[in-house]
Amino acid sequence: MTKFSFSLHNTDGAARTGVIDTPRGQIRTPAFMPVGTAATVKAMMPESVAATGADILLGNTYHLMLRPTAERIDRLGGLHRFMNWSKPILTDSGGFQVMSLADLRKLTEHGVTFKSHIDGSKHEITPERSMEIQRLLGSDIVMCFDECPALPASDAAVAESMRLSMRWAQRSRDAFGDRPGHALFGIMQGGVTPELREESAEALTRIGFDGYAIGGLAVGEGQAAMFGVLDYAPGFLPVDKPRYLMGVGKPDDIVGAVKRGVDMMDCVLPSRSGRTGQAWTRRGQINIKNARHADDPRPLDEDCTCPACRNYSRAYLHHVFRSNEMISGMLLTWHNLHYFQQIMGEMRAAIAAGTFDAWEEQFHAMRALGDI
Ligand code: PRF
Ligand code: ZN
Repeated sequence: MTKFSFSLHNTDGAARTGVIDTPRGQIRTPAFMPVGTAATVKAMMPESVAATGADILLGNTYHLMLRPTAERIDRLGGLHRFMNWSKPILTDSGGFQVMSLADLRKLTEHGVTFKSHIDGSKHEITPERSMEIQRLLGSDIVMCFDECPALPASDAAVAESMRLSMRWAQRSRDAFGDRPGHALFGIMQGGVTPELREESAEALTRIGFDGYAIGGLAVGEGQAAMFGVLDYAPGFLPVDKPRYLMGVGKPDDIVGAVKRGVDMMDCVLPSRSGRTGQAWTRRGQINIKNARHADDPRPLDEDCTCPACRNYSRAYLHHVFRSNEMISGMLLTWHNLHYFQQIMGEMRAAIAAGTFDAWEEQFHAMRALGDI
């Protein structure tokens, strides 16, 4: 059986390209992971998600434990079979979603108790329970159970939270055990304070993980502060393991993160904004509900090879959005996911060719032109 492994192929400045090998297939890095929270990438068939170029999806412990429950998914053969996605799946561990979605949350050393945002029922997640849920789901890349403080927060509060997350990282590691072919990633915390980021990275590397996430960013600090952390934080992590920036981001955030040494990212943006009429293209954002598109026979992007751009006009996309037709979310999501994967593929090629800086300049120049 293929074990989980990462091989670094090329570097260009701090940017890296490589491949993660898993028993369910290869993940080309830098990788963008579409979000399939409730066992579906909303508005997309799994084969269509694969056709956009995605090698791996993200799933969520929090949502799936509440509905339909991890035990039910396990009885039905695991998450891959349940949702008809045979490539790798990474699952987030639940704490971050509890803090943003659940009611009546109570955090202790043991874990977090909360009430479901769906039916008010009471639940608890501990590091041990999070590892059990992610095992029942059949996740290929399991995330440690952590706590992510909202920023801005005092240094003392960020330090205390980070140290709790590091104790939970050790408990996650112990509970995960030895599972060949499955990976466990640690999650660095520490806000925007270099000393805390370094302390967190040291605690995680001492425990030892198959990959390392950078958590606690894109939580209100702004792009400049996030890039400030990414200027040094990846350097605290082992070079020979994948680095995953959680919950990021817009295309320019992704490009800036890759430039600074990030290998994996996930974000709801391409799928969520597709359902609200937002398209992302090389020339920036387009709001398809805008009246200027009503008579426009051109595609969203003349050079895009996705089905939405090859087969439909802006006028049609405008019409179906205004008419609340389901195909609107389907086509815009497909286009957005295709565009995000296109950027990732271009960055991988540029890093391999040693031309990342020139590629980045071109990326920003195209966006500066704006939509026409
Ligand atoms: N921790 C976990 N999931 C996350 C985050 C985190 O810090 C973030 C922060 N951007 C997004 N998702 N477990
Ligand atoms: Zn397109």
